[in-house]
Amino acid sequence: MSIQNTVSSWEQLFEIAQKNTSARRVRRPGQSPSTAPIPSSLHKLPPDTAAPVLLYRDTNSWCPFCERVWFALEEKEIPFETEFIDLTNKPKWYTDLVPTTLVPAAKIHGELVYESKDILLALEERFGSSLLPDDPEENVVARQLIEDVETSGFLGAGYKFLRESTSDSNELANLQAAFEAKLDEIEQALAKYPGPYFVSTFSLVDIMYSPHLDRLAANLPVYRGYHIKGNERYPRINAWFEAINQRPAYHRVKSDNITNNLLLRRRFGLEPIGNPLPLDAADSQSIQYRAEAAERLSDNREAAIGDILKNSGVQALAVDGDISAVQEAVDLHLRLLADYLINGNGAPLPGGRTGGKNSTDTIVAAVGAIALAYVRNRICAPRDMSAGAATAFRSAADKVLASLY
Ligand SMILES: N[C@@H](CCC(=O)N[C@@H](CS)C(=O)NCC(=O)O)C(=O)O
Repeated sequence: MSIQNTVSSWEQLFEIAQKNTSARRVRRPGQSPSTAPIPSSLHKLPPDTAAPVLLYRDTNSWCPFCERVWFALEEKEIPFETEFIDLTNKPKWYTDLVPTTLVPAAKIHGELVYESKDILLALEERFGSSLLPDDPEENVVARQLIEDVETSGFLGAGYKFLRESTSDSNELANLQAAFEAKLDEIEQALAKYPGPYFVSTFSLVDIMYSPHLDRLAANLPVYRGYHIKGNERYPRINAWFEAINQRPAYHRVKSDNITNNLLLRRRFGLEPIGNPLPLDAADSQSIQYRAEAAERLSDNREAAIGDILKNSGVQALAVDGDISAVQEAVDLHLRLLADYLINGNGAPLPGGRTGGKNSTDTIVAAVGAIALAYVRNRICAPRDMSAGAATAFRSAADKVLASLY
């Protein structure tokens, strides 16, 4: 039987996927990004009431400073609206509005605040202080630690080690040693209070660090062969990663490793020296994340297919200039992927699905392979879906890819 007849329709796939995930996004037709996450507390806002916070953030959701503010808004359950700013072409109204012209900025009850640290502190002041310790002494310590994140040289040492364009081994060893000294300081700071966080409860200090430690932990293994996670020198930092990972708000706002890796290559032109980190198996096998990924793909299929036809190179396989067969093959393979996300159990698919091959089968499989490889690396978390769903998506694409020939 032809594979065409065994894969469900988009409508069937979408319906099943939606039943298995509570993740929902708003559509933004004709805009970039084409969808946006819905803040988890938006339902708390009475109808016809403006959200108390308007967050200005980057279109691609790559900015670690914006992530800090989003993380705090989710932790504090403050309903907010988002205005996306294209950093490659900032609108004049934005550069007129914000003196630094950088993102993030926010309007809190209509008042402009910019600089991520200042926005975080303003949110504490205006919406009740839930992310700073009540104890006055500890409160002072936390505020000092917040200042230290920006002034201690940790960020500079980390990003210099990661991005400095050199292959000189002495220079790299020095950059590594300087960064390790900063990580040692963090390790010591984490020892000061019981529990895994910088002070005795989860706080703004953790939020200030998390997007940066996350990006460095994802990128250093691939671009410098250096590991923070699993490194015995940093048991407290590793326990801190574990603790942050338990927080639902963090899962809404974080990027996945591959988004971070690809970003570094595309945005800063860095060359990887190592293999990508393995995909997180728990995320790849999670029924909810797989359903979220399938829901996103089914809901956004028209844009995805349009993007693949335009940008992946599949057009070259059109026979006599007729793109319709290529389009059909792309559509089929994306449905196959959505189907596998919903109905597969994460196990490898049997290989060689085309069986006795003729040249049409081979072209269909080639188009499918190109399309899947393209979308696998095209999706970006949390811009298009949550980090967990993106991991499930990439893992499923790999399994389906491996089954094509
Ligand atoms: N110190 C600022 C840093 C913000 C920042 O560097 N934002 C970057 C994006 S990650 C930006 O707006 N870049 C655009 C530009 O440089 O024009 C903060 O904490 O908010």
